[in-house]
Formats: sequence, C-alpha cells, structure tokens
Amino acid sequence: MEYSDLLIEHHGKVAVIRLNRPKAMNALNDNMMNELGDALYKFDADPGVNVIILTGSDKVFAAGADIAAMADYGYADTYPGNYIGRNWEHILNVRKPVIGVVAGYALGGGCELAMMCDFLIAADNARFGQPEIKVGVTPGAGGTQRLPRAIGKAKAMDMLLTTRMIDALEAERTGLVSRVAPADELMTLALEVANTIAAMPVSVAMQIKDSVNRAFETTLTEGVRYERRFFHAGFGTPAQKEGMKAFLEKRKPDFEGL
Ligand code: CO8
Repeated sequence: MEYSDLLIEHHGKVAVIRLNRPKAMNALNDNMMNELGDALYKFDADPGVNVIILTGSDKVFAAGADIAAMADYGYADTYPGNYIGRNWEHILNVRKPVIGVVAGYALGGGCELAMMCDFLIAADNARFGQPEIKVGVTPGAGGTQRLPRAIGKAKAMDMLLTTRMIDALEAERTGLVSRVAPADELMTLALEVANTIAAMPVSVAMQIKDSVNRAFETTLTEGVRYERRFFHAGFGTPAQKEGMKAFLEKRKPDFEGL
C-alpha cells in the first residue's frame, strides 16, 4: 500500500511511522487511520521490526479528528457507520511495543491516539489537551477513560471540562509521558530508547506489554496469575537460556530473532 498521509522510516529494527498532513495540523481522517492500521499491522508481522515509533512533525503530533470531514456527519454516519470503531483502534491490536513520540500539539483524537501507544516521550514544546467540548462533542476514542487512568481524575476532569492544555513538564509530572527532551533532541532520544528495547528479546517485550495492559482490565490477583504464566513459560524459550547464560558468562546477550 502506498501512503499519502504517512511517512515511513527504518532505523535498524525500529520502524518510524510519521503522521503527515501538514496543511491540516495532522488532523486524523479515515484515509490516514486506514493507512496507519495498514502500516502498524505490516510492522507487527515483520520479523525485521522489533519496535514501532508513532510520531508527527516537530510542530504537531495531531490536532484531533478532522473537524472539516465530520462537521456535516449525521447519526447514520456515526453509530451505524461505526465512526472511530471502524478504523481507529487498530493500534490496540499491535503486539510489539509502540512508542508515541510527541512534539507540539496532541489534541482531542490526537491525544487519544497518543494515549493508545505503550508509552510517550515528549518534546519540551508538547501540549496535550482534550478540547472536544469546545466543538460540541465528548471525546470518542478513549479521552474520558484513558486520561483519568493516566493522570488522575482531578487533572483529567479539569482538562476535559475546561479544555486546558498541559505542557510537557506537567505531562511528565502527572505520568502521561515517561520522558521529556529538548525539541531538537527528541528523535535522538526516542531512537535511543527504541533501540534499547529492540535489542531485548522481542517475544518477552510482547509478553510484558500484554501483561501490563492486562493490569488495566483485571484484578491484581488475576493479573499476577497472568504474568506468572509467562514467567514460567519463559523457561521453555531460547531467550531465557541465552539471557541467563550470557549473564553467567559475563558477556552481552544476543537476542537476535528471539
Ligand atoms: N481538523 C481539521 N482541520 C484542522 C484541525 C482539525 N482538528 N486542526 C487544525 N486544522 C487546520 C486548520 O483549520 C487550519 O486550516 P486552514 O489553514 O485551511 O485554515 C490549519 O489546520 C492550521 O490550523 P490553525 O490555523 O488553527 O493553526 P494554529 O497554529 O493557529 O492553531 C491549533 C493550532 C491550536 C491546533 C488549532 O488548529 C486548533 O485548535 N485545532 C483544533 C483542535 C481541536 O479542537 N481538536 C479536537 C477535534 S474533535 C476530536 O478530536 C474528536 C475525537 C473523537 C475521536 C475521533 C475519531 C476520528
């Protein structure tokens, strides 16, 4: 598939997907979300890729769903037409780690898409917000659910009801992003982090991702039981053999293809 709204780069075992509708502040529309799903599934299945970075430009990650595209929608286009559900959430099916790398605005659907990544690294110019109320709708892709889980109810309610944006430092302080870098060093840091993960056994990275996500869907006891199954099963894998042998032999492990 040729992409018109995405740019793709490869850096070793890291695939970078860049949202690219510069004239519309990377507003998310059907075509972009279809392309994004295609690229994500392709890299998830590619043995040459261990980690995926999802990013935008240095000015904007995404300024939300495309308001021009949806302004004239009626109910028939939304619930029966499965707006959002039809192509927005492919990212949630990706089993390899997906790092969201945010510079500039991540607003509305853009903030929701960022929150669907496994973790976020932000530039110091990043701004996160859920301004949907200002265009007369609620968030529709998880803003009212993932934001309070990420930063707590008080901050989330404030952002959702007043449309107040938070900057990168507040996002880091409240746990929405894991690291912040100066804007001109953002991709260097993101690739460093991604390459660190890419050098680990990809099968274990997938199991960790699966287990952490399970923590948000189940009880503590069931979550730990889920994790324990992966831990036990690990002893039947080459990754465990190589990892522990390398430690005892005081050498770097080689997890290539594991
Ligand atoms: N949709 C469509 N076009 C947009 C959007 C958008 N969300 N955001 C910006 N643009 C366009 C502008 O219309 C403008 O186009 P033009 O040059 O043709 O006039 C161009 O991008 C540049 O934008 P600005 O001139 O406004 O640039 P500024 O630097 O002055 O401001 C902002 C940047 C602050 C990002 C501002 O553009 C803005 O507030 N944008 C809208 C943010 C917003 O309200 N987002 C929420 C949208 S609703 C939503 O996301 C619902 C999510 C539910 C799930 C979605 C499923 C698909």
